[in-house]
Amino acid sequence: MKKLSPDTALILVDVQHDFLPGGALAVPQGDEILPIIDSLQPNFDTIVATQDWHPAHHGSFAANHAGTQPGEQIILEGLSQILWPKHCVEGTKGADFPDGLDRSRWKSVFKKGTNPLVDSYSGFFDNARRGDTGLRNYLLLGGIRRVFIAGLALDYCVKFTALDARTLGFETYLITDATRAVNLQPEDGKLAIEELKAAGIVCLESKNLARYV
Ligand code: VGL
Ligand code: ZN
Repeated sequence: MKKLSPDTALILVDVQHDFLPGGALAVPQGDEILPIIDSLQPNFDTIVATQDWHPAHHGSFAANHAGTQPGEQIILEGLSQILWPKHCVEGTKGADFPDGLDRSRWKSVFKKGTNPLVDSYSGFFDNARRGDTGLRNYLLLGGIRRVFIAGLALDYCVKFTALDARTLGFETYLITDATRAVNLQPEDGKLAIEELKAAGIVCLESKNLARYV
């Protein structure tokens, strides 16, 4: 197919070892998106990625709150926080990208979750909407008007990245077969898609990408 117009970017959210099978916060079937992402990449001039990148003492880790288990909810600095297994610790293999994924054409990587006091699901802002990763300015300076989003996990970081992109005024698309959900509750992935559609985000399958050139 013809490449998508140069005002379009592909945002790959948190495609990291710890979210893949065998990882600390494995997303079921997360590995199935890897070949799909690699087949998508040649269609985009601008590809950026986000990288979950936590200090070991991050407040979202159950291990850092005595007597808690992953999946429990706490209040962290005034915000409701789901506790997670320790994952994507800065500099570890779990935080790295899988070897099978072609990174040769990525223009930039935006790290998130670096502040131990607040989690960061969106690739744009932390959950308190104070810290800014720089992704928005990067896209605007590059003349990007449309973003296609893929990666992990659909019900957390992909969802919040897509919602922020839309709120910031980008025409926003989710590639539904290039994402997978954690599904702490079995319907979470389905609900995320409904929420994204209701927010004006177009959900498409990768095989239909050519409709958007
Ligand atoms: C994510 C939970 C915690 C994600 C990151 O990438 O979806 N989920 N940290
Ligand atoms: Zn995280």
